[in-house]
Amino acid sequence: MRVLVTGGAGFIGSNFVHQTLATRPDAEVTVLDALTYAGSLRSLDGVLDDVRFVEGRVEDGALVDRLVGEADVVVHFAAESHNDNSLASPGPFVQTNVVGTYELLEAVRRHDVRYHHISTDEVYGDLALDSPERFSEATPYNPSSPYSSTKGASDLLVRAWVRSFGVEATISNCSNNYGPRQHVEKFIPRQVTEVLDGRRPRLYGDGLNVRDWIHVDDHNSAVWAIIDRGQLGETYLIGADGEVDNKTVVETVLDLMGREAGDYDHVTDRPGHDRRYAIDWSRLRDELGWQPRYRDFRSGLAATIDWYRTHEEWWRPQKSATEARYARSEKVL
Ligand code: NAD
Ligand code: TDX
Repeated sequence: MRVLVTGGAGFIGSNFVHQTLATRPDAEVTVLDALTYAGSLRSLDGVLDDVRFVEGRVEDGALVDRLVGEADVVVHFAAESHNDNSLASPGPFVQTNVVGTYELLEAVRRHDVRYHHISTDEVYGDLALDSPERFSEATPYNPSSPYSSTKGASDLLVRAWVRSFGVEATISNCSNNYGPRQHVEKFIPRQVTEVLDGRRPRLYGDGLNVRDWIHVDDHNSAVWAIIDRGQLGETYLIGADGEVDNKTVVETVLDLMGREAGDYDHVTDRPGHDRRYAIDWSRLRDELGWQPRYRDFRSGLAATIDWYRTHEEWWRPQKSATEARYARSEKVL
């Protein structure tokens, strides 16, 4: 099977490439990635000789048309992915997330190629802390940020291309991922590398916001279950019952790294900060028989901390520019 992976030098996409090469001997992988600030060939260390790497943008219609024409399935991870960046500068999110998805859909339509679209639970907006509700495939779209609205727009393009043109596509909306090779701008890697540098973690606002954590390998095994066995035209939510508030995540990181539980700062809250995400993934379980393998967040987090401890050469080049960006808007409360 010839697999075109967009965004395969980013966090989830690179882990997808590693997992695919390790578990699917029939896969021939091409990666299309623009190597933005968020992409790194180092994330493909150990597998670069086993994939075809193409540096380019998903909005480049001619390039996308050629690569899609040479594939049996397209898995579209490439995106501008960070909410804070989308608040500072939304333009690149519209370009990459909306226009890029449009170009891929037109190419899979022309070449009749199977397409899987990677999206986020953030398209559904947020839930109250005290509500028993979780997101399901039937939850109406209600995105809060430029990031989540451009992801929502891209999902709606996919749905329209399925209905109007018969494109063979599936969509997955996953909760917050953690694991190796995640950029240091994101919550967990930021706090872990701050502690490794002898500084204090930063909690936005009151720190009570809840995210539903899933290990990146579980996200990617679910993506393969959907490609293999999912119903065409359908959406599947991916989660692993991992609801934890941000304050607890920071306290667990501090504990696992041998620091005092209260050794962190509260800083300026994110504008429009979503309060809680929670995923009902029963469709994935009941229809496709998928189950997560990482059930214990604390031990998954400990393994992730170890990865950052032993891969400083991977994250160090991004660290000071990332913290300089945060320093422009962040104040200790
Ligand atoms: P990331 O920012 O780590 O990686 C994105 C990759 O896409 C990078 O390698 C970057 O170079 C590449 N890229 C960016 N713009 C591009 C363009 N115009 N053309 C080609 N390549 C481009 O992101 P991630 O966290 O790995 O997220 C991957 C996907 O998963 C995204 O679609 C995101 O919306 C989705 N998602 C992420 C999470 C999460 O917790 N990180 C959860 C649910 C869904
Ligand atoms: O320093 C921080 N302090 C803090 O309290 C940072 C960077 C974040 N936070 C909070 C904000 C969120 O409540 O932690 C939580 C997680 O933040 P992010 O890592 O920025 O993730 P989030 O905004 O939840 O979005 C992530 O999950 C869904 C990914 O970045 C998205 O790509 C994905 O779609």
